[in-house]
Amino acid sequence: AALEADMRHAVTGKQLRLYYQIQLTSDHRPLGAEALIRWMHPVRGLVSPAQFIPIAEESSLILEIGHWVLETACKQLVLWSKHERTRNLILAINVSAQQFNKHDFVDTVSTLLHLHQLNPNRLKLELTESVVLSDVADVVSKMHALKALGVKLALDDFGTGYSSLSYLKQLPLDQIKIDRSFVSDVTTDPSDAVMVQTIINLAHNFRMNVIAEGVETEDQLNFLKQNGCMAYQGFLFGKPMPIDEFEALLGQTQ
Ligand code: G
Ligand code: G
Ligand code: MN
Ligand code: NA
Repeated sequence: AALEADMRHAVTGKQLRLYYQIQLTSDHRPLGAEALIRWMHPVRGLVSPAQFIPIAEESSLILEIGHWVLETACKQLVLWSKHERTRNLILAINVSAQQFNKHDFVDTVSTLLHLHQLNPNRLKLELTESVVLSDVADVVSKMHALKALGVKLALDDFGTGYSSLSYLKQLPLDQIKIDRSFVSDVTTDPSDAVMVQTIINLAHNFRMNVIAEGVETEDQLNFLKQNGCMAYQGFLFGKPMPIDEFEALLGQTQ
């Protein structure tokens, strides 16, 4: 409860930060980043989203936080658009179920893109199965409206939820993200290996691209590469980090 009270100051008191984790191709070409929120609490220090996002989701605070993330990401994309080296990067943000389900979510995204004169296909929205498991018709029509704007859509934590294949095939997704729980044991647990191979083939058959998250070792990377995965994210390439460190990392990667 103390944390919840403090959280009300987090947005207005400028205590939130976005950290950036690189996403890249197997030949180490940067594709962009996933933005991951951090809370710089004046007393507790750095608070992980795993601690405060679930609490924020119990109230409308998640909407304020979600809007701050979207707006901050747009401002970062404006800065990136000014430089040759960063202008083609794609920035992915996490969207919570409450935020996505708001009746004006598509309008909000559209308004921000226009306001900042952004190329919409630089913005990627990561949705979890909890987001897309609400009212099917509504979710599908919202996703189509976002696609029509030019925004990219990814399904996060794939394989951990309960959505069926018949449901998945209706969703206009650009990308699925293989959950890191499958990647972590891919070289030691044969059933995780099969799981990962199956997800990669599924993505290809549905004409979606696929990214592996939580890649920590060269062995995991090699397994993924050999099985046709084209994009990667994980501590092997970089942790989520502040923007200045991220841009320094980009300099070394290219
Ligand atoms: O960065 P980290 O691994 O600590 O993130 C922990 C969890 O918090 C992940 O499930 C991630 O998706 C979630 N998360 C991180 N940033 C955001 C955000 O901006 N919005 C939402 N809704 N969830 C986020
Ligand atoms: O749920 P979502 O996929 O949005 O969350 C991403 C989370 O995964 C973040 O908290 C991020 O810090 C974490 N993460 C990213 N790469 C790795 C990795 O290689 N290993 C581990 N253990 N966690 C990772
Ligand atoms: Mn994510
Ligand atoms: Na994930």
